Amino acid sequence: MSQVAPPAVPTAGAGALSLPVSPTTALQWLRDMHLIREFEVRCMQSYQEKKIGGFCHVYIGQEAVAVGCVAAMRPEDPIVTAYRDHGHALARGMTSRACMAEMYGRVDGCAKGKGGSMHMFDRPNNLFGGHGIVGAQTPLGVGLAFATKYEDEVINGGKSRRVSLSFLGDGAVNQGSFYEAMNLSGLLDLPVIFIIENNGYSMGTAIQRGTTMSHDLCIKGRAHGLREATIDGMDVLSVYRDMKALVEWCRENSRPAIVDMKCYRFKGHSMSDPRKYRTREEEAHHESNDPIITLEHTLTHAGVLDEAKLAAMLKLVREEVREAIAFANASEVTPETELYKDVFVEPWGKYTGSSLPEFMGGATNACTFRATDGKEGLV
Ligand SMILES: Cc1ncc(C[n+]2csc(CCOP(=O)(O)OP(=O)(O)O)c2C)c(N)n1
Ligand SMILES: [Mg+2]
Repeated sequence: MSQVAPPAVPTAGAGALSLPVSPTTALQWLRDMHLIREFEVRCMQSYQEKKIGGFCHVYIGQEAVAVGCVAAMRPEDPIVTAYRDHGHALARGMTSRACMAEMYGRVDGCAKGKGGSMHMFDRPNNLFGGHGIVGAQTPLGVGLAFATKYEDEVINGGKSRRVSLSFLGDGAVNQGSFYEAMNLSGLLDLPVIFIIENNGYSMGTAIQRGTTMSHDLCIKGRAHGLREATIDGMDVLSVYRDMKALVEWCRENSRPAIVDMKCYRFKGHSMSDPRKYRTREEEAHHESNDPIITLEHTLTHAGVLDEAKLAAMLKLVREEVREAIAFANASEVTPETELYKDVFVEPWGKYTGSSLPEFMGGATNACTFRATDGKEGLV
């Protein structure tokens, strides 16, 4: 375990004009961000048409975070996130079809329609959910980092080579599990990065009303010796550049980090949120800093994007999402017989209705107990 916290990663200002990647890659990021935006807009419509049930939290405004972070990682690096997860799934490579079918509760969804909006899961692309309990995914991120490190170092006898990303909202920083997760990651030298998608709100509570030191969330990781970075989450080029440096540092040193990713959600918390807790002026102010428009300006300025190219890109994106909706509509509604499949692993045999697993004779519905007087009996 390292005893001294490493220095913070220097963070460059937003809006850098030089492209840190090839024009093709930057255009791909623009396309990915447009895809997420279009997907979310159509999800909102489908929700109003009652095609989508349950909870639904859209990612509009935060697209640069998922796209920039995923671009900074390797495909084999695991990701785990909270319930606002459609953007992460699409950025990670899940097809629009599988994602939309999941939203619609259909058998062709990524989780056979059993998870829905909050539980996007994609094993081949190393996306480990989509989790609805606020903060619950942060220990899972630590577990993923432990597992990859153990596999790389102990089982394969090499160097730890994968970095795990654990996304969380600013509302989740006050969960106890987050502190346990950070402590363990520091103690065990685990290569995990906690990315706080700091959109300023936890449902209807503004961050400064519910969180201490809300101007600098990295401070939450300082006690655990985490490396830290504050990043402009409204600029995909900044996200990529700063995350790339951080991810590679964590990979090289097998150490954890924390990121205060400053961003804003343009829509309500979920589909039923009248947004009375903030002003329309505040929203307009942030919407004028739209990450998609910012990238479009940068690419136009750099001479790699023009109106015709953008129109062609948007046409393809709209077609893709329209086709995904048609696919979801045509897919079978997940039948009731699927309800209990793939839900629990049953290493000890099927649940017998007793307090003992099957291999211990669970069906007898009896177990021994030790009474306070030391005698054993049966219940
Ligand atoms: C343990 C727990 N407590 C409360 C809730 C209810 N809840 C759902 S979302 C949410 C707000 C979380 O806000 P944040 O972490 O900032 O994420 P954001 O919605 O901004 O992406 C709350 C309190 C929950 N799902 N789990
Ligand atoms: Mg939030």
